[in-house]
This record gives sequence, structure tokens and C-alpha cells, in this order.
Amino acid sequence: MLKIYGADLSAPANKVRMTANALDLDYEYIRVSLREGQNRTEQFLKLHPAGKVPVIDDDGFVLFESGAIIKYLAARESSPLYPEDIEARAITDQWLDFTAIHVGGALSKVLFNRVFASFTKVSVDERSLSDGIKFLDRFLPVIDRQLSQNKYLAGKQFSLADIALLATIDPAEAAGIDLSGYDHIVEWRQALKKKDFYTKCHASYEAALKNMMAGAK
Ligand SMILES: N[C@@H](CCC(=O)N[C@@H](CS)C(=O)NCC(=O)O)C(=O)O
Repeated sequence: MLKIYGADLSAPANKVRMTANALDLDYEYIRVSLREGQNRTEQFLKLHPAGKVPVIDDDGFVLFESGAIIKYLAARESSPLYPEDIEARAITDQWLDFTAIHVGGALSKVLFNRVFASFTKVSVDERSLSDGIKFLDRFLPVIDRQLSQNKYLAGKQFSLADIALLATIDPAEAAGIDLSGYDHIVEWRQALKKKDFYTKCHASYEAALKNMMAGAK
């Protein structure tokens, strides 16, 4: 059976779980405690040489990097989530990359400095924090504009790009990022957060964060 190694507060890992849910796949979810260093064990480093989640083990086929994993899973299922038409696929890839590199890159700077730095007793990097905020102010309007003109991120069809964006911006509130001015993102997100593929992953990122904080005390 497909195994997904992840962590409840890892947006890339949740992207993989949400994709597996959307594809209706049976899988075993294996929680890797990053806090306890389970990602740095000799055994885990055989799966991911840099000790990161997510990783999948699909009956012996081991793969890391969430973008590669979700494309593999959707292609394995010949799913329209990752269209076969080369132009539609390229547009899906375009938004997947934009989301991972620009939106995800900026949001993780804010999340790390506002939430995880104190949690892991690392000092806040003010420059990185302000860069993250500045980049989000630049990139979120691009997403909002795209969603003002299209029902879904890559166009008319729900795709991997939507799942990736949903998982990527999941920590926004926890990171103190106010999305309320982005009307189209808000509307698109509200609709998708009601879907099974999301609720089977977690009720909300904030609830998962609260659980972790409570458990860590
Ligand atoms: N680009 C990677 C990012 C993976 C990543 O950075 N995962 C984090 C959790 S969100 C991790 O495992 N961190 C543990 C560490 O770096 O030690 C992906 O999309 O899969």
C-alpha cells in the first residue's frame, strides 16, 4: 500500500495527503516527528537524503518533493487533476511552480519567524520576515486576479494547482497573514475547504497547530 510520510503541520506534506484524498487513494499516513528528530534517523535518511517530509513509498518506489509526488500520483491515476493535454498541463505546472516558489517561499518566511522560531528557540530574522511580507504583498494579488477571471487557479478545471495553493496558504492565519482583502482567494478557499479531500486531512491548520502546541507543553 502507498505510504505517505508527513507531519501534520507541513504544508508540502498536507499537499500530498490532500492530493491522495482527491484521487481517492488508499494510503497509510506515517507521522514523522520533526521535533523529535525522526527525520534525521539513519532509516529515514535512506528515504530522503536531506531528511525532509513529505516522502512516499509506493510499493517500493520511493519519491520525495511534494510537487514531484503529486504529479506522479495524478499521472499514475490518469487523473484530470493533471491534464494530459500538453498546454493544459503546462499551465497547471506554471501555477504549481508559482505557488511553490513565490507564494510558498514567502509564506514560509513569515510562518517560520512568527510561529516556529519561538517554538524552536531560534531567533527571529527580521529581514527574512519583512521580505516574506513584502513578497506576499506582491504575489497574492497575482493569484487573486487569476481567480477573479477563472473559477480555478489553472482555468476552468479543478487541478493539482488548486490543491497545492490550498495547502500552501493553509497556515496564513496562524502566520498572522490577513487574506480578507483578497476576495477571490477567500471565496475560492471557502468552497474548497468544505470538500472531503481537505477535511479528511484536517479540520483546519489552526486546529492542528493548537493540538501540537498543547501536546508540546
Ligand atoms: N520542497 C520540499 C519542502 C519540504 C520541507 O521543507 N519540509 C519540511 C517540513 S514543511 C521539513 O521536512 N523540514 C525538516 C527539516 O528540514 O529538517 C517539498 O515540497 O516537499
